[in-house]
Amino acid sequence: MKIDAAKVIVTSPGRNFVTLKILTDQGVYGIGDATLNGRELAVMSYLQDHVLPCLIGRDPRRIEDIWQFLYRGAYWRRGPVTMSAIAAIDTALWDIKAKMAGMPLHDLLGGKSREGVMVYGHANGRDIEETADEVARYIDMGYKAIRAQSGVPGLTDAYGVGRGKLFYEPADTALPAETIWDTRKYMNFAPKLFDRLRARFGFDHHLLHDVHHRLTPIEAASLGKALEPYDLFWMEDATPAENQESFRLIRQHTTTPLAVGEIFNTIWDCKDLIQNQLIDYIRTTVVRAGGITHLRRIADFAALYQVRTGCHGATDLSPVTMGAALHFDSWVPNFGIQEYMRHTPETDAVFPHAYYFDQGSLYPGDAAGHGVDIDEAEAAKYPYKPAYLPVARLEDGTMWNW
Ligand code: GCO
Ligand code: MG
Repeated sequence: MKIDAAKVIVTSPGRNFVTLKILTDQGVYGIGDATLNGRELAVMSYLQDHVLPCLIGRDPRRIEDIWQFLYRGAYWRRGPVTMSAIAAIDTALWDIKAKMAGMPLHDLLGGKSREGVMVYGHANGRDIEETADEVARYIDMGYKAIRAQSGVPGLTDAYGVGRGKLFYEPADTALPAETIWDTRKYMNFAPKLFDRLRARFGFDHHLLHDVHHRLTPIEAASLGKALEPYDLFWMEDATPAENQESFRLIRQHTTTPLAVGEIFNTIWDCKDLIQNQLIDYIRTTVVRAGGITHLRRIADFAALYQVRTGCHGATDLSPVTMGAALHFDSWVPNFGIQEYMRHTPETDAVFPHAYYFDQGSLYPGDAAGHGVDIDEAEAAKYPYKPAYLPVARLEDGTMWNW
């Protein structure tokens, strides 16, 4: 069996997606997601110009060897561009293998460990009451877990609040939008949001919150402590994690569970966090961390330390990543939760998929492979549109972490 051809499809049905299609001499093809929000064309070129020529003629069944070839063979290891490209190939190859086997991917991985995959939705509003009303909407739809983000009094923009209900779409400007951040205003406000949510909805639902890398370790420790009475499922990306050791300080001060890793690319980015038990949930997902092959390695390592998975699932992760992640989530023994932001109807039409939502859980479906395809004629209707994520500055102009 041989890889015959491979192509990269860029489409923008409401937002940009980069998709890889690998075709084989036996007529079976596989699909992978290569979207890197705000840097899409870099991955497209990495694939088209540097990687795909090396794939033609290879045996697509040798997934591990191809992974190692691409990772070690580049010499320049890791990084979001390289790892997203490897992820796209790996995902497409697992799709091909599962289709050849006539099995849904989760069967090939070892079979289902659970019936449904618990997901959390992203409730957001301009103020506490609007956010609370959104939380109510999710509860009505059957969600068991909801992440709440609200506008902060005195700040014009806050992370997680903006275009879209049932999702959040930050990358929508032709050049990076400049936003202003103020830690004091946020720190004074965040516990009030959860105080109100628990008062209104009680403690039956899981509540989550994303700090989006805005705090220093000691500030994160203080926020975690302040949020303890509200029994959060997790506090996400409380501080940037390049220095993994900084989570030790947060951990020493609070029992609020910690989640991190949506921007990590490899096991090396979370090795210390996991083996020192400095986090509770690892957020790496298929497209960002080298595909199913590498994500599985991270999850198995995490299981040794009772760290559970919580795959990133924002709108910039395409339905292909969502589908593949749901097969992974269905299998992985140390599953925690899956993020689920809805895609637009246009996106869903470009990517026909077998997965579906029911009563707070997603189900991967029974199609052979990962169950997500691309309709190339639909995709061709939506040309690439440059879009950047915002940046953040402090009130005095200092650059901060968005
Ligand atoms: C999340 C994320 C996203 C990211 C986005 C960047 O937890 O959903 O933090 O909102 O900001 O994926 O591309
Ligand atoms: Mg996040």
